[in-house]
Amino acid sequence: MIIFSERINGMYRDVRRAINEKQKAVVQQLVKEQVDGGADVIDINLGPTKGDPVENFVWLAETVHEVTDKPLSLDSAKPDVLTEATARVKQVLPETKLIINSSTAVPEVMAKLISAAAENGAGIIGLTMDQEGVPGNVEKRVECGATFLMTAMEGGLSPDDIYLDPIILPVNVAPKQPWNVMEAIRQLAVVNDPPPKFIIGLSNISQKCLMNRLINRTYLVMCIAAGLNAAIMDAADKELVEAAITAEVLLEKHLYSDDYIKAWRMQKGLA
Ligand code: THG
Repeated sequence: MIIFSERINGMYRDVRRAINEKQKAVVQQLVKEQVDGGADVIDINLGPTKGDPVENFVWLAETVHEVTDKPLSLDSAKPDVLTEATARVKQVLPETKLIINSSTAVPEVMAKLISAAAENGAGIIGLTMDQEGVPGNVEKRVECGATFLMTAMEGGLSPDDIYLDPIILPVNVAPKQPWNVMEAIRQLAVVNDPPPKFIIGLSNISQKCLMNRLINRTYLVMCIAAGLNAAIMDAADKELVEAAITAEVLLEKHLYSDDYIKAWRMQKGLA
């Protein structure tokens, strides 16, 4: 499981204020907690912050990099911001692996962001949606995913650098989508060889729901069984991380041992 930390997101009030007021220590403390919990990649999203987004991305990337050399995923819905921020961050942190989060399967957007990824040795997340928005069914998700994968391969990216995101929505407003997302992952995983990676923004599913941690944890396990191998999630949620490790042990992605959680943490240099 490749764990992308969801926590450095301006949607969270503490992070929003930290970005607006350039408080490094607040961000760095959160990053440490995420890395200690098992985060492999730090997703950075400005949310509704003030100021120039590209400058804010550079500041945030440098701030995070001062406490970890993990890869950074630059998270924005604005392709122009992503293109510029990717080039600028690569310039100031040339050794840091970047992941562009995200592109859609809209041709102009894909063309721009896939070349930005290729030019900067970056990975890229492709959302399975086009100009018509997030599909309500499995078929359209699979079609958008296949289009994105083919375009990214033609653009020179290796399957290892390509993540498909079938887009999970809140279960309280889109109750059919949890199953559709799992089925899209399952279908995209069997038809593509070599397969790309599959990722979701896990906490979307439980936004404004009661028992959101339980919903996140249960759904992550279900998606891992369908073939999910990465998630944007709260790496500091111990029960969530442990559920993911357990699911992977039961699918024989890790060797079983009586102390498999400890073994997993040791392998990551965390214990
Ligand atoms: N796919 C991709 N990237 C993404 C998403 C996705 N990036 C953003 C988002 N979705 C994933 N990150 C989050 C971060 C937080 C929450 C949801 C998704 C969240 N937060 C709580 C809330 O809003 O209720 C708590 C907020 C708070 O405490 O202030 O749900 O799908 N590629």
